[in-house]
This record gives sequence, structure tokens and C-alpha cells, in this order.
Amino acid sequence: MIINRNILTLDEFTIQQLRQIPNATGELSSLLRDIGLAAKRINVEVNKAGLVDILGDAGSVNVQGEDVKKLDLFANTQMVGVLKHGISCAGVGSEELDDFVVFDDEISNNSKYVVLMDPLDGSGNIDVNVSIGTIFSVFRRVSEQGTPCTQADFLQAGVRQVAAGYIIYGSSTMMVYATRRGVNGFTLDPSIGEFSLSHPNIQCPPSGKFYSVNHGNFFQFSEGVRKYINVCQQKTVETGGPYSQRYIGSMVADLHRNLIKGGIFMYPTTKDKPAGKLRLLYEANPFAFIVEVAGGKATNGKQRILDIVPTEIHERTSLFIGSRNMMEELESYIDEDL
Ligand code: P6P
Repeated sequence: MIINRNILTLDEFTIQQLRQIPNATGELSSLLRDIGLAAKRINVEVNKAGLVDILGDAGSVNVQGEDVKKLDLFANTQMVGVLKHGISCAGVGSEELDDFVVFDDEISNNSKYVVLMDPLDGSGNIDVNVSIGTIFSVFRRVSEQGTPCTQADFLQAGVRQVAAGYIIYGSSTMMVYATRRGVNGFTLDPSIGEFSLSHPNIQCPPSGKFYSVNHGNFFQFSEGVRKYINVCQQKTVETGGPYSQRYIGSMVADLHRNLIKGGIFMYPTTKDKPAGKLRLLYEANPFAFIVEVAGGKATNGKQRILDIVPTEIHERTSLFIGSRNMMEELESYIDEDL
């Protein structure tokens, strides 16, 4: 097997991007490299889960009321650690932390950014070896540099993100991140221990053949959503199908597939979850940013995800996200609900 040594590593790529931006300080590049380091450490534990006592429940419940897995806590510790000890982040919000954390040291207080994250999404799938992921969202702080970050830094509309991304721990380990300059994917090359550029300038196909939804909730969905799902099931070659239903119950895996191949992912509100299940700040927002930069769309059924102004850090939302043409067909049915 010949490995192309001309492939850029994540570090080389972020520095190359940095050189193209006048007056750039390198803080964002440094932050992305920090996240890449945490991802490599998480990857080691995820890949050997089952062999060591890191599987299973940590014996606690998080603010979401969900059983915390040992790997959840490990991933959170790794992500908070690299960001706290870096030069680019003033504080973090995390699915695993009740409230946002202010790093409050001189270098952190002088940092430009704050980060929101789901350190290990889909952790319910860890014990059955299904792909899981880390999700992150980066905002430029609105509070004064030189002072501790504040809640306002974290409760910004998603349109103000400067970067967002995810790491998928799957058949290979990939880091995908977006800035306004584009979406790029990096595959971890075990031979050099570096994320290497494997998917430059990712574009979400305007149409696809995958629709992703938990059919177990079908009769809890609105009439418009049910109509659209029925349309998906009746697609033919002549009408852009046939479609396949693909839903693995791990958001990072489902959305990564649909981003690359085209498709639509739906997590509507249900009677059990009238505000939706997925979290706005560290699940919906980062993926909405990535998918929009790649040419797709993301809404809560009524408005663009990135326009929602959050009111609290663990706020939930419904989520419809994916290929532009599929989203627009969905919207024509949801509009009937309104
Ligand atoms: P359901 C995992 O728990 C998660 O947060 C997402 O990764 C995933 O898309 C969703 O929940 C699955 O939820 O209710 O279909 O099992």
C-alpha cells in the first residue's frame, strides 16, 4: 500500500489556512489542533473499549437525566483538558457539565473563543460497537477579552459560529470541521498518528437517497412529517428514488453518511419530547453550520436552526437537516402543518 506523503496533516492544513488570512493570530488553528489531540486520545480508549474497564455506566446521571458512560466522562475530561491548557479558549459548555465552565486564568481570559461540545455523542451505542462521535462548536466571545468569559458568550445564535466540527470513531477515525471557508475531512493515519486531509472541500449533494428517522415515533409526528415520510417510501427511479431508510441511532454516524452521500435526517418533536430530543447548542448548531457551509439546509421545522437565539445551555430542539432539495420538499409538507 503506498501512502501519499504529500497529504496535508491537520496541523499543516490549519497553518496553510492561517497563512492565507491577513492579521490572523493563529488562535483558531491552535484550538483546532488542541481538539485533534483530544480526539486522538479519545480514539485510543474508544478503540479498546471492551478490553478494559472503560465500558458501561459511570454510575451517575447527567443533567439530561441520561446514564453517564465511563467513556463519556473520559472524553469530556480530555476535551476540557486540552482546551483549558491551550491558548485559544476562555471556557466551555458541555453535555456532561451542568453549567458552562469559565477557565479564568490570565491566558484563558485573554483568549478569543469559547467552545460548546458533546464529548461523546451516541454513547448508548458504545457497548454494541456502533460508531460514535465528538461534536464541537466554536464562537468568538462577545465579552471583553482579558476578563472571564460569561454566559452571553455561550448563548449566541448559531449563525455566529466561527467553526464547528465532529470526530467520528468508526471504521476509520475522521475529523470533519467547517469554517466559513469550507468543510474539510481528515482521516487519522495510524502510521504517523496524525489526522490527514482525505476529504477536501466537502459538498453535501443537493439530493440523496437516504432518509433517516426513528420510525418508532412515527405516530407521534405531525401530519406534514408523516406525509413526507410516506412520500419517501413511495419514491421511484422516475421520482428520484428509490430511497433507503438509514438510521443507526448515532447522530454523528447518520449525519456524516448523509453529508457525504446526500440525504435527510429528521428528529421531530414527539409527545414524549415536545421540545425535541437533540440539543441546540452542541448538536444541532454545529451540524447546521457544517451542512449549510456544504450547501445543505437545517431547520427546526419552522425556522433556520442557525437563527435560533438560545436561552439556556442545554436547550433542546427538533431537527430537520440535509440535502437542499430534500429539505425543500419536506418543507412543502411541513408548511401544511403551520
Ligand atoms: P432515538 C444518541 O442518544 C442521540 O442523542 C443521537 O446521537 C441520535 O441521533 C439520537 O439520540 C437517537 O435518538 O430516540 O432515536 O434513540
